[in-house]
Parts: sequence; C-alpha cells; structure tokens
Amino acid sequence: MRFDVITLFPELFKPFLESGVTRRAYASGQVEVVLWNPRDFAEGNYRRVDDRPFGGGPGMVMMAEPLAACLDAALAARGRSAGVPVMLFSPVGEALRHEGVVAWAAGEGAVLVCGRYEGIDQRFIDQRVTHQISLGDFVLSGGEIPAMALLDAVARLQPGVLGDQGSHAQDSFNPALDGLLDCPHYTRPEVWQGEAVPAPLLSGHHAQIERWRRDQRLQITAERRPDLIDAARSHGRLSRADETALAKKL
Ligand code: 9WO
Repeated sequence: MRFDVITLFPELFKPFLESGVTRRAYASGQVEVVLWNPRDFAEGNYRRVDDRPFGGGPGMVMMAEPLAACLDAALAARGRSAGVPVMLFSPVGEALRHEGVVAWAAGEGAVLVCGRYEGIDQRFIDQRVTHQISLGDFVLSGGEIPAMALLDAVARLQPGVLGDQGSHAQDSFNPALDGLLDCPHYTRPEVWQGEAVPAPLLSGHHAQIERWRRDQRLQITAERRPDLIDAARSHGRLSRADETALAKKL
C-alpha cells in the first residue's frame, strides 16, 4: 500500500521511518511512504503557504492553493487517483479506533494531510478531504504526529512486520481477545525493589498462566473501561469462569 504525506515538515518523518520494528515495512515498500511539501508548490519568491485569517484573530491559516497543487501532484504520481482517500488529522474528526486501523491496514493506502498553524482554509477541507480523523480530545501544533501514529499502527499489522508473528494477536482491543485491555507484563529479575513477579507467571503451568492473564485482562478492563466489558458480555464472549473472575474483584 502507499501513503502520500503532505507536510511542511517532511524531515520529522525521516527518523520515524528509519526506526524500530516497522523500519523494514517502510524500507521494503510493503508500506510505501512518499513525502510531499506544499512549499514546493507555492508561488513567488517567498513560497508562501500561509496567510492571515479573514475576520481577524491570532495566527496564520494554511492557504488552499499550495495544498491543492501538492495534493494534485501526489494523486498524479499515484496513477489511478480516483477514489484515493484523503485524510486530515484534526480534533474535529471521527475518533480512530482499532477497527478503523484494521480497515486502513487492509486498504490501498491514502493521502495524509498534516495541518499546521491555526488551521487550514475550510474550502480545501470541503472540496478535497474525504476523511477527518481524530486521535482524541486534545490539540497539537500539527498533524504530523497523528499521521505517524496512523502509519505506525498500520505498518505493525502488515504480515511479517512484528518479529513474533503472534504478537499483535495479544493487542488490547483485538476482537480475538474479546476487545479487552491487555494484561500486565513482567521480565527479569523475579524480585525488583522488593516486589515479586505474580506467582502464576512463575508456575510453569500454561493453563494457570493463561487463566491468570485472562482474569487480569477482565479485572483491568472492568476497572478502566467498563464499556468494553459490557460490549464483550453483550456479544456472548464472557464464560462462567470470566464472570466468576469479574465477581471476585467487583
Ligand atoms: C485544530 C482544531 C482545534 C479545535 C477545533 C478544530 C480544529 N481543527 C484543527 C486543525 O485542523 N488543525 C490543524 C492540524 C492545524 C493545527 C494543528 N493541527 C492539529 C491536529 N492539532 N491537533 C490535531 C489533532 C489531530 C488528531 N487528533 C488530535 C489532535
């Protein structure tokens, strides 16, 4: 799949694309990332990409024209450009969740538009953006970090990207684990700062370990995200043993 990223700060992406378990997915083109700078499509000696807001107020607004010219170049470079999703990251967008990431990970990619300054001329958004995505109810100084978050979430779901093939089967929110939160993890030493690793994990009994992990997932989810317990229960995903574990802590 191919992601074209429109950003005034393409250099922010370079260390990100060259680090961690996802590096090979980007390097091999399994997840192809092409960076585009709207400044390269701006007119005049000053290559302006921003201007003052109509109606007054603080800050600057990204101009529609350099963004549209940049988007057109990215779409042309992709070849068949009809139907390519154009995503904008903004707190006004629809919340990104696990199911959304799975859908993007199975798709043909998208153009990711990263805003800066106070925002983007609304006419560009209305005419060209097909999907507005939010990572949560907070404000950043640009859309680049949300774009990297989406790329990372998509890349790690590609076949063979995680060293341990089973490792995303354990993800929080994976429907295979009934949409529960993940359990706690421990590694050596067995005792650290006077605190021991929970005994079941040291028992060597696979069934006992799995039951402990399941109970932890249930109890943590009940405490932090009772809505996810309700969803699992209403989908018939909780066994008698699960209900017993929940009854113990609640
Ligand atoms: C910011 C904003 C804040 C309140 C209401 C509407 C808003 N729109 C935008 C917007 O499009 N901002 C651009 C991208 C330009 C300024 C920095 N941007 C941004 C994106 N800040 N925060 C985000 C963001 C994106 C996804 N999830 C959380 C925050």
